[in-house]
Amino acid sequence: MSGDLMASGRRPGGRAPDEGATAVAHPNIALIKYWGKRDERLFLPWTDSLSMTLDIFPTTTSVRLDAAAGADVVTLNGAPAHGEALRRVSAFLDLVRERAGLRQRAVVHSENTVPTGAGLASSASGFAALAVAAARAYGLGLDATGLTRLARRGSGSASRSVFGGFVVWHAGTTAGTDTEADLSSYAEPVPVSHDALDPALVVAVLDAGPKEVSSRGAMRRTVDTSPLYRPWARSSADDLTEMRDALLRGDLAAVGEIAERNALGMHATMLAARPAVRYLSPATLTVLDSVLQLRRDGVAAYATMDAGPNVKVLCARADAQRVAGAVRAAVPGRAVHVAGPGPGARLTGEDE
Ligand code: 2P0
Repeated sequence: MSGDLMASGRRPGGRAPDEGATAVAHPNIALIKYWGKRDERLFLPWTDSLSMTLDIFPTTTSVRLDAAAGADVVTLNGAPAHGEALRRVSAFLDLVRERAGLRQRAVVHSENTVPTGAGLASSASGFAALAVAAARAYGLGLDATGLTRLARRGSGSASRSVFGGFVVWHAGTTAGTDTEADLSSYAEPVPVSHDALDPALVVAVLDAGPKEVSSRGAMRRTVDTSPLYRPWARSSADDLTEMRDALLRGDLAAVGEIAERNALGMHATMLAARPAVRYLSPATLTVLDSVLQLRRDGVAAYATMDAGPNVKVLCARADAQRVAGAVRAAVPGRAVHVAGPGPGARLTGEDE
C-alpha cells in the first residue's frame, strides 16, 4: 500500500483501504419484477421486487487502486471497456471514491461466465461483484445491507445479488433528504421453507443478440407513457404480499402462479407503452406453450421473462430434467440450462 493511500485513506470509524480486492457474485431472476424508477439518480424504484439468486453464471471482479493512473482502466472478459460500459463503471467508482474520501483511480478486471448476450441479468452479478470488491478496496467498511444500497447505485437489480437464495429489494421512499431516501431502499433475504420448495429454474436462451431497447430506456418509457403502468405497480404490491406467504409455506405452485402473472403483467405494461416495447419473440411464445402443456400434464412449471425473449421456467428440482427436456423439444438447438438457488456475493481468494 502506498504512503499516500495510507495517509488519505483512514477515516474516523472506517478502516484503511486495501490495495485491492476480488469478489464473486451470481445473477438473480426476479419473481416479482422491478420495472421503473421514481428517482433515476438514486436508483429508487417505484415498487418492491423479489428474486432468486442463481447458482450458475458467476461474475468475478477485481478492483486494484492505482495512485499513478489518471483514469479508471476497466477490462470486461479480457477486452478493454469503452463507451457506456466504461462510463457506468467509472461513475459507480466515483460514488465509492466520494464516500471513501479518496481520489485514486482503479484498475478493474471483470470476468463474466454468462454466455454472451444470454440476457441473464449480467448487470446484476456484475455490479454486485463490483460493489463488494470496490467497497473493500476503498475501505468503505460496509455491512451486507450497506452493500445492497451501494450495488443498487450501479444497477437496481444488483442490490438483490448481494444476498443468496430469495431476496426482497425494498423500494423505500423519496421523502426526506437524499441520505434518508438512500437508506430506505435496500435488499434483504426473505424467509422461505426451503425443504418444501426445493426449486429449480430452467433457463432457455432463445436469442443471443443485443437488445434493441436497453432495459433502462424501456422502463423509463413504460413509466412515462403506459396507461397500464400504475395499475401493474399496484397489483405488484399485492403479488409481493402473496409471494411472501407462498414462500413461507413452501407452496411452489403458488410461487410459480404469482411469478408468472407478475411477469406477464410487466410485459403488458411495456406493450401498452408508446411506442410499444416488445421483448417477447415467437420463440418465447413457443416455450410458453410448452409450459402450459407441462401443466396440463400435471407438472408444476411456471414461466418468467425479463428484458429479452429468454424464458426462465420455475419448477421443483425433482422435475427440472423433465421440464428442460420439454423446453428443448419445443425450441430445438437452443441452449437450456438448469439453475438452483445460489449464494450471495462474497470476497474471494487472498483478498478475503
Ligand atoms: C428485474 N429487470 O427485476 C427486472 C425485470 C428486467 C426485467 O432489473 O437501470 O439492469 O440498471 O437499474 O437492473 C433489469 O434492469 O436496470 C431488471 P437499471 P437493471 O430483474
